[in-house]
Amino acid sequence: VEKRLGLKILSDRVVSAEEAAALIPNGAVVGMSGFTRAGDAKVVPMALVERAKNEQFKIDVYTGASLGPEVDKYLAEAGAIRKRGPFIADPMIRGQINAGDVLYVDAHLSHNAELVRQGIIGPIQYLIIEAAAITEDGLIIPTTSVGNSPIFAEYAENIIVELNIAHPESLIGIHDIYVPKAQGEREPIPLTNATQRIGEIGIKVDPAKIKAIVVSEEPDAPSLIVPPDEETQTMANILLDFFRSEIKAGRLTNKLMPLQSGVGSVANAVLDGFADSEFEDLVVASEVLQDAVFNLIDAGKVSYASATSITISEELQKKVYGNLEKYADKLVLRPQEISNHPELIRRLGLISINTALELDIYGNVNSTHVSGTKMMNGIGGSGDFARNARLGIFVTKSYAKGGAISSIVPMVSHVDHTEHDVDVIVTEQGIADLRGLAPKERAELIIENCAHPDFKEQLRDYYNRAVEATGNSQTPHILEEALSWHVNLAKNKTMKLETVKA
Ligand code: 0RQ
Repeated sequence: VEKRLGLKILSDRVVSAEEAAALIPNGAVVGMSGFTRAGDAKVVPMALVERAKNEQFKIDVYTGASLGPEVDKYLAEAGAIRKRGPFIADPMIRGQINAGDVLYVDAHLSHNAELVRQGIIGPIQYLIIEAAAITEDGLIIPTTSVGNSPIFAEYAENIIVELNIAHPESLIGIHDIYVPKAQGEREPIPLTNATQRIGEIGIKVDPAKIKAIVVSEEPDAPSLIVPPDEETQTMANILLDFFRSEIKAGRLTNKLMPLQSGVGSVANAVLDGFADSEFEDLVVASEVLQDAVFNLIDAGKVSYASATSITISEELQKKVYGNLEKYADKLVLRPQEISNHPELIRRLGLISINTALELDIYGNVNSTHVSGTKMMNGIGGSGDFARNARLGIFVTKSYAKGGAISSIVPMVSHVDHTEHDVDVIVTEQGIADLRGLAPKERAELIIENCAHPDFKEQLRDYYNRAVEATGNSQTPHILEEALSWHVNLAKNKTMKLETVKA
């Protein structure tokens, strides 16, 4: 602890988790560090869980993205979360959101910082932030994620630091903290290459705001990656072939362009596919670094990776955090406002790969709401990237729930990414390159190349009748029928038409 607490005047603020938790008033708006189960505070939230069991205690919790079980499972289970944003993934809080017990603001991850600046999120009474160290000059060194911590630290009235000495000291120097000025006096973000550093190694705070320091040794909850299966493998191969055809067309080189890939098993599998490919000297400019990225660094395929968090499996945690020095010169963690910034995504020309729950025949994508109503996880950074990327790619299997659901439907039941933001769609059936195509051209391609064989005829039938009914209009739909596949699913547990007729 001595070594990790450089600013000695703070030594008298070291307290127990219970004492720190007692500082937070009931009803407070609380910012927390953490992004996709990485770098989140753990022992203070668990002390809050105990508090909530014994007294009326409910807070609003804003973070970088999804947190580990301490908050999104146990604190939620204790009934202590009134409102949550901007991203979740734990089944406990998901259930509470869908039961109407927790209010959830699902938002673009790059937008949160601006909302804090404008006071729309806030006033933030407390920030609880996990740190690897506090330097002599008072910089808070984050751990395995940066997320929204810099903007929370700037605006929070009070700060509780969870000093986690189980994280390796070699995390110091991994981060690049750059916080844009307020709008109106803002300058261009001086980053023209994903490998540049433009900020400081830690978060500058007024030491007077640090009200408590709690020592922790809790590791991050490991990621729950499902290994690639035959179908995700196929999707990876389809995507690699697409990149090859882009190289032939002179639009890409063998280095491609900086790659972003979302969270989840499909996104991880797709990146894994690069391991045995001819592509090299790849740069990753993403928000989350999953297992695949480290395997690609080891394989010499990825030369540099920039993100806002590292979310890896238990096995990889041992390997990466036991040897962080080996990766240090190939790695940077930035605030999510920077990793996901539209200005930079557009400037750097990213290839972005995110996941759809369902998409429609014109290319609108739903990434968040099951049957338009039930929240899955949230939009996360997928919208930040898809709209601004050079190539916005969406991947999904063509079916779900053992084949009862078609991921391609006449009209999506909720829109996260409009047809204007979606360049390429990949399923295990094939690829649809939608760039430069009109809606009816897109529909033909999506149905032909991407739909599951069980649903192809049904989609063609809908589309043909819609063309007929609308007099071949711009975007043909039969409104009475457009959502009938979801209605059928709710009534008969399948989108297959035979069941409707029967
Ligand atoms: O549920 O396991 O209960 O059967 O959705 O689906 O196929 O395992 O895929 O793990 O990659 O998750 C979109 C949810 C995909 C995720 C989503 C059911 C399916 C299964 C998971 P079961 P898979 P993945 C990064 C950027 C947010 C947007 C994004 C996600 C479960 O990737 O949340 O990429 N993305 N953001 O059965 C009903 C359908 C379904 C369906 C799949 N059409 N209807 N259920 N499922 N399709 C995130 C951040 O920025 C932090």
